Amino acid sequence: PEAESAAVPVAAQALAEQSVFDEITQGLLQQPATISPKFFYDQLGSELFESITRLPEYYPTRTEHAVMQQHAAEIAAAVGQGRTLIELGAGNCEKARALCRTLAPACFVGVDISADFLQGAVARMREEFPHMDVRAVGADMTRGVTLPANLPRTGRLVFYPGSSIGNFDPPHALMLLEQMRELVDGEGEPGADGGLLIGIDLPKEVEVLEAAYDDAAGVTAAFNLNVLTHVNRLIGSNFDPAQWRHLAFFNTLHSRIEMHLQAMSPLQVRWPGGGVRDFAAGECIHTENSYKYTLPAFTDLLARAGFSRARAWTDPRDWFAVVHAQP
Ligand code: AVI
Repeated sequence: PEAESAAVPVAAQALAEQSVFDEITQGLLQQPATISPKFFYDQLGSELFESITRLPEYYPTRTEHAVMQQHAAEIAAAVGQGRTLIELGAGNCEKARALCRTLAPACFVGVDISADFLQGAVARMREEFPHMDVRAVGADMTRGVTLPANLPRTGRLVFYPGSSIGNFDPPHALMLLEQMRELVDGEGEPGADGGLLIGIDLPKEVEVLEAAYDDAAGVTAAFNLNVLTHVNRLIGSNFDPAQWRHLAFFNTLHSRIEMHLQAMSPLQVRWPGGGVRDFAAGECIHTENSYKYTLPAFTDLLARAGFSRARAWTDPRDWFAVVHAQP
């Protein structure tokens, strides 16, 4: 029986690895080639992202923090106390920690694709909040989030800070917001509906945007290039990061920062199973979009996802918004 019970996770693991292999190789064979930004976040990628959030040029994290601090009392009053707080893309749980201090939720659930990185962060949450029920869920949000079965249905608050929603194309962002609405849906019980607290990066001068994604110290470049090392580990490919360079620019038409990796010379990349992709000098792999929504455009997206009520707080320069939305 022991071997039988072990057989399911092993098979599930093999299936998961196969689907990661398929997803990455399909992206590499596309014209132009793509790698999903979710593959940035191995251990080193998560650490590099943490460094990005402290860069002078990367305004989103500190601006969001300032908005949350400045309007803490109003935000707390809007979302209510004693809830189950669910943070998506929790990473180091730093933002949830600040929120837990004001909201004092009974339960905190951190969800992140980088499960090992999350475990350490969640352990620190347990130390700071010994009376809070703290859980960690390692999950790829793009494949749907399954929460612990015994989590209360009533009064959930989904917290999705950092403008991570901007890393999805609008149709995909809409799907995710719909999923979030389902997570907080009180299933018709009066007063049971929860809410969503979400960070949105707003459009601003192109120079400010581009500097935030191409910093002088080269941390964002290292973060972008690290995806190749991670992909090598995931699919057994032979990318040499030294042959690629980081590109980041604002696409005004789509209101998004685009990040690419550009081949510095003609290259061939191979992976097991006979996979091969030739790149001409200057050819790019598209690794990330970071959409910048105006508040009306984002409120419209929320409404389409079934959130009829929304309230936003911003900083004095209108660079970043924290939005509370309810079904
Ligand atoms: C996680 N996400 C919101 C970041 C962003 O700003 O789009 C990822 C990032 N990419 C480069 N720098 C930061």
